[in-house]
Amino acid sequence: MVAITEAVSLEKQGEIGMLWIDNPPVNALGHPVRKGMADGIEMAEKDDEIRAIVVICKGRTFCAGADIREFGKPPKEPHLPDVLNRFDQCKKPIISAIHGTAFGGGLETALSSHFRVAVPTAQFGLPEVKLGLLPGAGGTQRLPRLIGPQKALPLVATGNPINAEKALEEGLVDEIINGDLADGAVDFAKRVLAEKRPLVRVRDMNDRIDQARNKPEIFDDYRKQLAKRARGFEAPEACVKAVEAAVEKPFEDGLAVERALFEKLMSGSQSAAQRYYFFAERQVAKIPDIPKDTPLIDIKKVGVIGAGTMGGGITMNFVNAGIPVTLVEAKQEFLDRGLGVIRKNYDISASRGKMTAEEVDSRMGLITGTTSMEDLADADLVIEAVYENMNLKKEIFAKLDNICKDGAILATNTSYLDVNEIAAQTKRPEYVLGLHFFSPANVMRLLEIVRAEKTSIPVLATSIAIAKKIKKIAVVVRVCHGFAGNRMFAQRKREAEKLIMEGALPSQVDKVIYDFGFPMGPFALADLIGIDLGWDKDNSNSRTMQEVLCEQGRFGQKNGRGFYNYEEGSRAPKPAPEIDELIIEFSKKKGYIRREISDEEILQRCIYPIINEGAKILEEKIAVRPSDLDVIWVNGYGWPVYRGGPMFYADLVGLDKILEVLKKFQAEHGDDFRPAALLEQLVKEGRNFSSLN
Ligand code: 3H9
Repeated sequence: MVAITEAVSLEKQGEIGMLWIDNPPVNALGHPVRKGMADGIEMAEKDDEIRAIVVICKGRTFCAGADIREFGKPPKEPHLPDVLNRFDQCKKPIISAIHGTAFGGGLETALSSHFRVAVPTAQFGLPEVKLGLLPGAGGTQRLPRLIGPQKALPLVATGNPINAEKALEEGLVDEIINGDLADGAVDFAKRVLAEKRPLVRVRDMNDRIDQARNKPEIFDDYRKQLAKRARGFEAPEACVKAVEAAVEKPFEDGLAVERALFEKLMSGSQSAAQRYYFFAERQVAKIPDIPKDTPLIDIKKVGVIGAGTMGGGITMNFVNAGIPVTLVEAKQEFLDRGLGVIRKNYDISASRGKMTAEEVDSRMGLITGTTSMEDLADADLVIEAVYENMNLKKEIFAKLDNICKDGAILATNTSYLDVNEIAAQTKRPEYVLGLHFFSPANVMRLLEIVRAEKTSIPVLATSIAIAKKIKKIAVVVRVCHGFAGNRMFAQRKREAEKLIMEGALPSQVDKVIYDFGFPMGPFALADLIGIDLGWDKDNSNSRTMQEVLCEQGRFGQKNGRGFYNYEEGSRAPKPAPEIDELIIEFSKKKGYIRREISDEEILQRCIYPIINEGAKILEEKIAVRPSDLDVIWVNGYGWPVYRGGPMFYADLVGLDKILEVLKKFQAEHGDDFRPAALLEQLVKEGRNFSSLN
């Protein structure tokens, strides 16, 4: 074995040269790997004993792509496209032997090899689009040549991977190796030599692209398919353009198109935001005072209290991960209704082909419904998901303290209430914390783990681990009213409500927020959630727009009338001129002199206070770091990932500008806009939020 660089070595197995890549954790194609690959191929080609080369990786995966940490820094030769051209030109057969994930530049390496073999569990993907990029080392040109543009388009433009079986079916791999990959790859290489198979250079394969030439409908149709999910993103369209170039242009010209598009995306703010976000999501589980080796509590059985929308969704998360749940309701009829909703949700998934009828039954079989809290005696984790009432929650926790075994974790799903006060009802506050799921809990990825004053480190570490198991992105925050997410969200809600009093209309506010990239604006969202949420019917007296609307029976989507009107069976908001008139009339009655409000003001009024509140949350140490707040907003509130999150966006706008605008708003509208001390301090020191990550 000869070490070529610290990450690549060449081992001779008779006439086969094994080019081993060893760059933990994911064999990213950083400089030592690229240099090692280029020099290794050179060395193997010159070595008369070597007749074929196997490219293979140590550790958990084949190369998972370029090293994202190198992006934005001065590029260091050799560049990946040049290394891969070298692969193409090699006169000896190169076989990529794939396990784990051949992603991005990793798949491009495989595509530049002459043959590809893989283990059955391997995954193949070009996830660059998820980083706001496109494959920049020939992937957009080679993949359509190998599997045809129609099949290449979704891989390139959505970034979703395919498994080995599909890859074999589509001609992306030549053979599946059952058993040891290295042995299988050597055996394959020997057969290539024995059968004198010609080298297959993907760059020269033109049949599939010739068939697609002069058929613009292939791309038109795909663009239509992509339109909704790609709204606001620049990279997906660039991906389609690059594949189009593969069909229309000779290989080298297509590569030039790919390069130009790649460089444009790489220097833009969307990719910067998405790359930042990639690391933000991986940073979130790292809490400074929670050591990696903290002993975890074994969670074999979960209890959920409350079979309403939240409790049902929470239950589904655990049974989806194979963990049995005891679901408690106060009355049998509520329990039956809750279980019925869960089954209906699974049946819908089954009808869409996402699971089999047997899987529905086995998941339902993991749920034990009961009306007795005593049945939670053997649960390792209990999550209370009853409605937001402090007295009720206190009562439940006092009871749980008597029922649950020692060492069981007791969690509340409250969205606002003081978890310390709830924990104080028990003799084991170190086992109590908040697990704040977002609605619908079986769909939304965000989980706020609310760390109370006395919550122990093992309880927190266990909660982070269990969140991963149920496929949630967990962000640890501390106790305050609304925790991090809802506390920031309340700012936008308040400003949106003020803006329609001052002169804007719901449709104008919603359009600004939608165009910024949120899935919907605050008023369409209010209609979706239900305007009557939190409405006190008995004391309603037309004091707020909420009261006015609810008094008129306008509850939102649920009854087809809210800030907008809805046609039967449709969720699409239709204008409601009667509401616009009502708002104008109501605001005048309240003494507002309505004025024209610009879109820019709407955006700043709705977004800057979110950022400012984020700064206050950081100042109070409610959240660990700014990027955690961004993870909360992208996963829980529909913040467009191509804008990174509110704190990243603030850096992009410039903290000095944000501060200046907040001060102006403070002078005009009062202390809702009082700048956070942290924001003032960062501006004074010429720093940004990223410096705190
Ligand atoms: C590209 O290839 C461009 C080319 O087309 C053109 C070039 C010219 N770089 O996710 P995990 C780190 S763009 C650097 O927790 P998992 C990650 O930060 C690239 N670091 O593990 C983490 O570090 P830490 C296209 C990377 O098992 C650790 O590895 N490729 C990279 O859940 C473990 O990661 C992609 O976009 C990287 N490329 O999932 C693939 N990848 O431990 C991105 C990971 O310090 N990666 N790290 O927190 C993934 O999708 C997942 O990491 C993977 C493993 C599925 C591979």
